[in-house]
Amino acid sequence: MELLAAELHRVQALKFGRFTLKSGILSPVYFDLRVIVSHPALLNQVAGLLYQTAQDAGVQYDTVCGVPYTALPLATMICAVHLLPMLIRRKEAKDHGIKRRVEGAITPGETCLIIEDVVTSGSSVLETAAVLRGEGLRVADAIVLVDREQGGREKLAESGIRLHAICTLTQLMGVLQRLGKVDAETVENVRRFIAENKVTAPVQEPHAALSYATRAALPDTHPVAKRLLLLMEKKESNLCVSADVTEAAELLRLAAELGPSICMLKTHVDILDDFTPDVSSRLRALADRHDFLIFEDRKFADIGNTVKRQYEGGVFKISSWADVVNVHAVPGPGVVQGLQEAGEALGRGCLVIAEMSSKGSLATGEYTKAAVALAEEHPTFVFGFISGGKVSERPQFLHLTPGVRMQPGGDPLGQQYQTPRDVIVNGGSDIIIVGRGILSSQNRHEAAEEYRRAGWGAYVARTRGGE
Ligand code: S5P
Repeated sequence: MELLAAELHRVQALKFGRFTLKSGILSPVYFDLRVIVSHPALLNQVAGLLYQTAQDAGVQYDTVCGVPYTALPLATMICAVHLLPMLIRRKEAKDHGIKRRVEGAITPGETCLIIEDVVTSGSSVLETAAVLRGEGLRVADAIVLVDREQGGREKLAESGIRLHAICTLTQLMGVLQRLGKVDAETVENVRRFIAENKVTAPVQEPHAALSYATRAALPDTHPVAKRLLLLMEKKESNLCVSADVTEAAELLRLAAELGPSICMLKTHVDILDDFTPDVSSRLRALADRHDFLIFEDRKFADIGNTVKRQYEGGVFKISSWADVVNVHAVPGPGVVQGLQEAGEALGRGCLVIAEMSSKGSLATGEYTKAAVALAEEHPTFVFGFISGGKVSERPQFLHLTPGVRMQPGGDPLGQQYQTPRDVIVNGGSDIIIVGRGILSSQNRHEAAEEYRRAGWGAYVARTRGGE
């Protein structure tokens, strides 16, 4: 431990002074473990200690994944020395070819051990865990060199991940002081910093800066939201296409053509001239093949008993094929409860309409607040909102915004448009819903890709600077 601390200090992998962390907090100590790749003996020593820490804790695992990028060489060395299969999580967007988030052979059900250099709030480990879990892997343990003792351990535990650290920041400071590498004042500064920034509750980060993957991994995220957030990360798409067409063949063609570009397809099944049950089963098959969710924009707005029957029965049997439906808040809780009785057991989810994009909408102010409260009271079925922007600070909730077009403006019947950037960056929404912006284009596939890139780019811009 003494040798390690002295070496880390010598190569300036930790520095003392005044540093602004990504979270905006001013810290008297800063770790930059990237430098250790230039010091192979130290790299080897850290990798050896990480492996030994896992052994000592009796951790069982099949594969190893380092949190990109600093922990990648560490994971590589562990795997090379101990002949363990490794996985690499891609962090950057990959423009060409298959969009793989994880490289290496994945066997769903196997357990992957996460390696990281420094844990602060735990967000980076959680993001990697969410991606691995999204691929069907189990993640139960993370091994780190330094635990900065700022709530990461507790935050990871909430997501079922045990943190094993070679040392804590406090231990490291103690050793450095004994070795005469730091003075008492620095030690005291760091001690005070840890005490003042110790977070035992989940770390409060601005909702907008949290990644989709991090939100997927939060303990109370609804299963439908979780699935959606993970497939959004995987496909790099926060685009929902509003497939407002009148012929079934055209609807199915759209689903097949645009499927790879979208996270969700929104339908108005009651505007189809030729609906048959076969259409919904073929749509379902396309959704499963291209990994998107189906959102039937039925806007239920009646008493519980009626909406339940409208949802399950009639010609459309919506509950049998749509992952997501939405409700107006106007009838009160019964509208959600009626749908929930039919939908929850089927693993379905629901959105509450908190705001509308149309001119003169009455869904504003107190109504919007009541709609948010309705959602919060039904977290096992409701996972978000239809709204013009963020209406709830709860990061488990998703915000979907219609009325989106590259050119702001409107239509003659009161629709009002915002741009993808307005909606995602300024409005803090999560998903753009685009209908005519894509449908009226000559090349719908190209147009969908253009909206996908704009929506995703806006999301990346919004989260940049978050952990
Ligand atoms: O407030 C709303 C809510 C919804 S769900 N405003 C909307 O426009 N919508 C729906 O989004 C609307 O029913 C339509 O299907 C889609 C917008 O289509 P676009 O062609 O104007 O993009």
